This record gives sequence, structure tokens and C-alpha cells, in this order.
Amino acid sequence: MIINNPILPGFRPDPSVCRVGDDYFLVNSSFEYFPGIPIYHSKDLINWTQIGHVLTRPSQLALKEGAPNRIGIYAPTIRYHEGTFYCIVTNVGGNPGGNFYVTAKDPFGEWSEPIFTDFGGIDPSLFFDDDGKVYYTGTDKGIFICEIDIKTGKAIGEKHYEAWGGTGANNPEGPHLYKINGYYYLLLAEGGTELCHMVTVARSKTVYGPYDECPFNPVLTNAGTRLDIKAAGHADLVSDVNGNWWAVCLGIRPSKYPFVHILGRETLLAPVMWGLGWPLIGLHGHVDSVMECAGSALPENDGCDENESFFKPHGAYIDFNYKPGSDVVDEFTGNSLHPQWNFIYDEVPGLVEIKEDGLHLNGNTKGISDDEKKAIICRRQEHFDFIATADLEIERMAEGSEAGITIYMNNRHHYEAFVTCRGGNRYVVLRRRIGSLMAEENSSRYDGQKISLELSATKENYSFAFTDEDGKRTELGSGESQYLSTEAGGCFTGNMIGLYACVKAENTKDSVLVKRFCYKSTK
Ligand code: 6LW
Repeated sequence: MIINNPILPGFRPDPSVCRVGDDYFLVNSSFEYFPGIPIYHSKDLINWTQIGHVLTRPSQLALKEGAPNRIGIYAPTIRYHEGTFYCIVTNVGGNPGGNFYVTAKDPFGEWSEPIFTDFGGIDPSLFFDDDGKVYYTGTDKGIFICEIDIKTGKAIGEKHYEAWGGTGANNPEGPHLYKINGYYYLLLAEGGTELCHMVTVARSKTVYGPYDECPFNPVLTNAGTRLDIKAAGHADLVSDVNGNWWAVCLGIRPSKYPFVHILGRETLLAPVMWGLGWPLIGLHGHVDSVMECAGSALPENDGCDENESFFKPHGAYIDFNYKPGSDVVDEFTGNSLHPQWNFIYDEVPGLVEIKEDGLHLNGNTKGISDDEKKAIICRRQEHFDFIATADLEIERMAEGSEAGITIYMNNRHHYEAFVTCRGGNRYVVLRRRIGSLMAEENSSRYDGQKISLELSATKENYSFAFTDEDGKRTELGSGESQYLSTEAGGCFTGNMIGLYACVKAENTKDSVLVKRFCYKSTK
């Protein structure tokens, strides 16, 4: 099998995966974006289709404004047990926040209301033991394991920190517990989610330990290698129908020297090679962009029912057949948004509406630089080289309003081309914001109602242009991508392409319609 990494490109960190028969389901962190926790389905671990989101209702996901790219949904874990899917996660800073899980019989449909647990910290995971007990693993002042009452989310007994706290590297986190051939394996992320990121493992015959540390730790790291993928870590293991094991993990694709990365942390796949009873991830403990591998069988069958395949793709979103990394044309014809799209913070009803004629952006007074709920939809940048166009029809626009296309890391780091009205005339403007610096770099008078705004990218630059009603294309300018990188001012997320509108005063009756959006990789 040939793996081309990332298997899920763009901001898709902290992957967790489970298998039921020959169906795989994978989830990622989503931070301040709503809906929360994108969920994907695959039959082969390589080709993934987004089937929706796990957290689709404000009652499941209440996000608090402030601290963009570092609040909200951190590191979900997905598990399947006796007919039910469990997705457990932390809402950092949420109201209510903390660790909770939701369940579903059908992962293509809606998930339950949240059940909050007794535990603080981040990176929760669940392990269903064969004696019917369920264990919670998490990270607060260290790594701990605790039995949990899976009906109520309540702790049973004490938290056990003594099980295994990692090899001593910084930020031990992301624990997952497995039982394989009679051993409990505790898999950790260590080293921090930067260039020294790694995966380590220990095992024990009893759930609370003592655990023996793998002599080959770290079992995965790209630290210090020449490989294009860096910062590989935060893995989850899954066995396939043939008993071969695989790991999903996160990694980054930085460019330049010193490194910067703009696409966020992406989802990777690597084979697991069993050696002396230890899971060694990737080739020689590294994950590469292209890997030809066979995967390694476990010494014995893992006990799953190999013939169980009852998930037929269906549901509100599946018609869109959205495969992350593919080109997308969206004419906003359905009755719900295509799953590529996200709001920043929970949805405010009425700000973004799909009607018969297309997508209406009904701006409020919150501009693109405000860290508040605003009329914006965002989708992930998945390629270094892409072109995105948004065809707008702006029938009415009041003084000081704006509507445009943005490349957005957060409210303090973004570049955009937008239509605005100043002194009774319309203009197309290019603006760049980098931290506390903000500049309008081009402004071009434009009197039409229809306009196509264009954002294109190379590894080094983002460029903007517009095409008028007569088909004439005008370049607006460009800006360096490095200033919209995680290193320059982001945190746990990656760049998003946004369509937005805002008004100067309440009750302004602007009419901003998006007829068509196109995203296409160009390399
Ligand atoms: C996540 C932690 C981490 O909770 O980054 O890579 C944090 N690891 O485990 C946010 O994604």
C-alpha cells in the first residue's frame, strides 16, 4: 500500500480513529470553529470522506470568545463499543467547558447531548476493557488513568497517576489505552506539539500498572530528521481487517528557514511494525510524505468481528461527497452548508443564510478584526498552491460596510480583498493585518454589483485579484504567507479561507449574496 501524507491535509490536528468491521471513522480537534469535531469515514484508511461534524448544536458546543486558536475543542477520541460510538473531548474555556462525551448509534447522523465527566485537564480518552469496566485516561498535572461510570461520566475510585507518566520529556499528553494480547499499552504524546514532538509507549499486565517503558522509545518522532514532515506526534492506533496495525498522528509541513507553517497540524497515516511486542510507528520510527508499506500483523487476531460492515453512507451531508484535499465548487444550493464550512464561535442565527438564490451574508457590526461572532464562513487551506474565487452580488451596500474574501489565521492575522462603500462610491480594497500593524495596500473604484473576488497562493505568497462584470481581471496585490503562520501569531490552528460581511451600523439593509465559491489546488 502507498501512503501519501498528509492523508487529511490542512488544519486537522490530534486525529483519533476507530474501526467497525471494515469501516473507519476519524475525528480531529476544531478549537473555536463551529460545528465542532469534523468526522470522516474511510474503507481503506487512505481515502477519507467528511460525513459531517460530531458537535452540531450549541447545546453540545458552547464556545467562549477570546484567545483565538487556543480555546474550544481540543483532542477528541473516538471509540466504538457494543453498537455505540463514543466521542470524548475537552471544551477549553467553554461555557460549560471541561471534558465530556457524546454518543451515537449512527455516526452519519446526529450525536447525543453531552455527558460531562468528573475530570479536569485535557486530552481525554476511553478504553473499554473486556471485563465490562471502562477507563478514562487524561492529562492534567500528569497522565492519569481512572475507572469511569460510562452511564454518568462519574469517576469510580481514585485517579492513578503512578501508572506511567512518560519518558521525562516535556508535555506528556494525549494518552490512549489499548489492550492487545493480554497487555495494556499506554500510548503518549511527548515533547510538546512542536519540532520535538514524539510518541512513546509503555505496557503492563494490569491496568493501573506498574508499566514497563518500551526500550525503543520514542516509537515515533521526526525530530532531527531531513524529512519534509516535522513535529509528528499525538498518535492513535487501529488494526485493520487483516490484523495489521496502523497509526494516525499529526504532523506539519513547514517551509522556509527558520521554519514557519501555515497549514496548521495535519493528519498523517503510518504503518505500525510490531517488534518484540512493541508497536514501532512508521519506517524506522519516522513518518514520511510517501511511504510504501505493507503494515504489520499482530501476533494474534485482535478479536474483532471481521465481517461486521453495516454502515452505509447516508445523512444530510453525504451527498456532497466532500473528500478533503479535493477541488470544490459550491453553489450553495442545498438547505444546509457544505461540511467544508465553519463559523468562528457558535452560529448566530440569521448572520449566514442559504436561500434559493445562494448564500446571504447578513453582516453585523463585528468586523474581520473583532474577536467576536461575525458573519463569516471559513474553510481550511489544504494546499500550498491553490486558487479560490467567490462570486458575489452586492445589490445594496451602505456607507462603511464591507464584504469580501479573507485568508485568516485569527482576528489579528489576516489578509483580505473586499468591496466597501466610501463617500457613496464602491471600492475594492486589499488590506493586510499582521498583529498590531494594519495597512490598506490597494483600492480600486468599482461600480458594478457583480464581482468575482480571487485569492490565490503559493508557498511564499497570498495574492488577490478581482474580475468585473465584463470579465476584466485586475490584480490587487499580494502579501507574504510567513506572517500568517503559526509561528508569526497563530497557535493550534491553521489558515482558513473565509467569506465575510460586516456593516457599520445596526439595522443596515445591505444585500450581500455569494452565488458560487470555488477552491482548486494549482500544483
Ligand atoms: C492537544 C495536545 C496537543 O490537546 O495539542 O499535540 C493540544 N498535542 O495533546 C491542542 O491540539
